[in-house]
Amino acid sequence: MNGCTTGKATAEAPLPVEQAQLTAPPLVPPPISRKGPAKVVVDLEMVEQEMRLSDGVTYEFWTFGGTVPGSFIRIREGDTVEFHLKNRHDSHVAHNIDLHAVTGTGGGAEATFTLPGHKTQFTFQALNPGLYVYHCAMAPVGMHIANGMYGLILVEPEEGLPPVDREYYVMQGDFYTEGDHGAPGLQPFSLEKAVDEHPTYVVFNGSEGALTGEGALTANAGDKVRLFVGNGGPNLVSSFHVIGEIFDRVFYEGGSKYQENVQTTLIPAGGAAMVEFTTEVPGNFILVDHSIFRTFNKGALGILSVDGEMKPEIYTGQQFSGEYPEAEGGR
Ligand SMILES: [Cu+2]
Repeated sequence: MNGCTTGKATAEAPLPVEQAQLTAPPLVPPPISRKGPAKVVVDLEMVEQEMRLSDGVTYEFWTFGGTVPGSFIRIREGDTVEFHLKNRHDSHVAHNIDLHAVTGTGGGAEATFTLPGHKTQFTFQALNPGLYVYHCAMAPVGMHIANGMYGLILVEPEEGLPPVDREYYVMQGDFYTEGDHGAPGLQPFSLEKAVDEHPTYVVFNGSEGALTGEGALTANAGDKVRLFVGNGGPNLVSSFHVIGEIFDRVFYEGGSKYQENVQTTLIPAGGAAMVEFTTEVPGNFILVDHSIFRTFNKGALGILSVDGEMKPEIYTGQQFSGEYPEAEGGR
């Protein structure tokens, strides 16, 4: 490390250097307008802190950037990424990072063993476009992930992604607490429940209700919306669905190909998907894991609130409710 601020694509042409703009969920950094590769510097700090898991319930989360999921990272295919990882001084344990976007040993994990109060650095070239999960891979790996150590890194294809009106960052995770769902106070991690794959909470964006009320996602009728959806696990596979919408396109598994006209898409633990749809009509559209007890009993529920004029030719709302004469029959 010599503190040099120019990268090198070839001997003749140094890459432009830029600092990655990171965002906290549900926000996503703006699309990349560059037409060529750059050296992108990513600074990410790992923070252990008590935060809300549900109403009256807190948890000692381990995080990338102070949020669950961690900061969203957006780069371009062909970029050279100089990754700086810090572990805050008040952390209790060492952490590292395995980015699924990395081609190299451990996805960076081996290069980033980082003690509290220390920082590490490595560099990788983003060879493959796609939407990738990153996570901590320190032993016990399952526990670090269960505590919230995951996030998404988007590697835009060279030609970029088609423009949309709204982009949001949503990531599912399952949590394992000593107390039952709703048991108040600071809840310790339950290794036994995690090993048995019996989550106490299944949530979007790190807490029950993170994407409801003030936290609801918003759009206007007619907007084209792209959701970057990840699943940190550590255990569950998500059957991701938005009630009252149909995904026009799903870039399944976060890859380069898309399926059209999808109702529910599977998002593996340690995987992701990009889903796109147009919000034709106003209303509250509910994001769920369609393994539906997780939604109504464990917390996996978010809201996309769409404003705009009703379009009765697409959806009328209720047109009638009342008794019908028994004599009318049914067929
Ligand atoms: Cu960790």
